[in-house]
Amino acid sequence: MPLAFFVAIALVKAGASYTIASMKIERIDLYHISMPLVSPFGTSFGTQSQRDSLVLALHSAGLTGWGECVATNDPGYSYETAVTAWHILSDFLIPSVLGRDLGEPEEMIGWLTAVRGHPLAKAALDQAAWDITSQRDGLSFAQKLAQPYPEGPKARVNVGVSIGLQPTIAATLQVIEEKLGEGYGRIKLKIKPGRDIELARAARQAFPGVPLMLDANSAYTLDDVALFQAMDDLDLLMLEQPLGHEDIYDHSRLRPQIQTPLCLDESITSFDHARFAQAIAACDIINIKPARVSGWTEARRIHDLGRAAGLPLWIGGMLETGIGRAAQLALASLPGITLPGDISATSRYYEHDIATPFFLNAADSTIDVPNGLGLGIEVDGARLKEVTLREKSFVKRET
Ligand code: OSB
Ligand code: MG
Repeated sequence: MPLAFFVAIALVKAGASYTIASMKIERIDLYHISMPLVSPFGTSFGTQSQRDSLVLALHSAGLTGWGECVATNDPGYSYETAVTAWHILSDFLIPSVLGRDLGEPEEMIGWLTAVRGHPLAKAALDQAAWDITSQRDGLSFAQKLAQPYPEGPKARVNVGVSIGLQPTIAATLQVIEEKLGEGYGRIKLKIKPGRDIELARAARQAFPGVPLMLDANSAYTLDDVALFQAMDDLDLLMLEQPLGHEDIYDHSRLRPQIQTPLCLDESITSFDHARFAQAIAACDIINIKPARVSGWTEARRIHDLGRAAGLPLWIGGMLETGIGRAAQLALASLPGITLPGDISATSRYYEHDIATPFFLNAADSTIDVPNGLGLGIEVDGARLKEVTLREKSFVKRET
């Protein structure tokens, strides 16, 4: 056999990019899905037990890139819902990208600027662009995302678990015990007015050495400073988003009055908001949720900013399916992500997911970052069909 033959086979096996010269976006399939959560998830803005979301499949050059839109049934965390995201994706975002030639994934978000806001809808297309170009280049999503960093992606990342509001303090302590037993090394508790300081005190008292943090999801104002000061001696890892979801300034006023490190979630909807927060010292830590900032391209810019500024960073979650979770793990593998993420095992969310399940490494509270091509997961087509409420395929209309 000629040597060239073996070289060609080796290149094909490595998924070398020379085989695909152009990636015209040929078709996008959009699915509105609905899956029961294994247990209801209660926050200061409401309780969820059936989780709606959207997933999409972007087809080009014989490859498929997957993206998840984490907008859900109600506009509690974000103004977007699965229904508004369906509208924005089908009527504006998807038509604006069909037929385009995708070179690098960073181009995608640039194509979507004619639509203001709607970061969760945009993030689904951004994710699919990263997935499909990683596959094309013979890389995992994490490898492609980590290309600018000489150290490359981490192979496994530290994770914790986010525990929703429970009916009683006793029930909360029981869930904490259960999650610690499963191997989670960091506990986050949701709080809301009237369900805060006693809960936090009881948790700290029952579990003295456990890394513990609180997430208020914007339920308080500066009138509550004394309440947050009363938490100073609880040795909390951080207090997440106590004040308004659009606020940055009031957080900068709260921060010097409390000992607990202050983390922003809802307020950081873009690189610019991260820059503003850093400029006025509004937080000690940033929770980067790729969907909240319109995707992985923007999330990585925030990663770079936080890293340069010495701000500890971690990756937040939105009760993703395996499709979104795989991409969260890739983001968490970047070198500036230093704190455990809200990225739990599949079994914490869904009994029967639409993609390959993720498991917790109980010995060190980590999850392995997928290392297959792209997202490195299999989507279970039969399960996807079962949980789909509606689906639509989009191809470019000839003019
Ligand atoms: O504020 O971090 C949040 C879930 C839905 C909406 C908002 C939040 C959350 C979580 C759960 O805390 C994170 C996860 O495990 O996916
Ligand atoms: Mg949060």
